[in-house]
Amino acid sequence: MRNRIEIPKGIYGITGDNFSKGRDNYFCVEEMIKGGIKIIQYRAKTKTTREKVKEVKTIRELCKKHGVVFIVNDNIDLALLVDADGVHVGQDDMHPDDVRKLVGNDKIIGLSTHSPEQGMEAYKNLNVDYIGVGPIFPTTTKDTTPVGIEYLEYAVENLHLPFVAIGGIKAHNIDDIISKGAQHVCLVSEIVGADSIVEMTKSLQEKFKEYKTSDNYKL
Ligand code: TZP
Ligand code: MG
Repeated sequence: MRNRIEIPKGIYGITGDNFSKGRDNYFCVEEMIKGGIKIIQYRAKTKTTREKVKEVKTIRELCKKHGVVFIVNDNIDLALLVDADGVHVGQDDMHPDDVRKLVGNDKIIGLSTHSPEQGMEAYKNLNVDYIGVGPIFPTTTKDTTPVGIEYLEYAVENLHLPFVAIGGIKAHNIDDIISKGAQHVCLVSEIVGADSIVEMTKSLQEKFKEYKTSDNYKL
């Protein structure tokens, strides 16, 4: 059995074109890196493939230069093209078993999950490195019904693989998430929409130091 590849703990950054006050994805990633983020996902829902190729090449290089893990959302071809560290897929995208056939064992695969059943299936039966757990709270960034804090609590107790808490998480409620045991937390609009992306990222990363994290999963 293949060992899971570990992802860096702390804030998981995702690009969010429509929420970044007109600032481009490269700039936002640069700022997140200055703020101390160690993992970035390129997610662009409204761009053409040609536009994405151009952007992903430059952001990949930026992440490599700073030793930041780089994940591509949805597009396995783009991830392979730029030799990204991994890909992230959703429940309606290519099945993780098929993604694994394409990317091999050395790349990270992340899978979005929205229920205890999907999470347990990923933990027990799928060759994925981490899962997304959410949306925890209501969000306008993605059109999916919130699953509530209950699924997060379930994940902490029962899913012994890395999970990224996501959805409607803000500076004002992130303590509720980290104090429950989440070791990876993603905030999209709160970070890319902040007046200072660097300062917002820094202060969010600091939050993890306030809580004693327990290693609730085995890689
Ligand atoms: N997957 C589940 S919720 C979400 C994604 C990509 C969007 C989260 O964005 P925000 O702005 O942090 O609520
Ligand atoms: Mg997807």
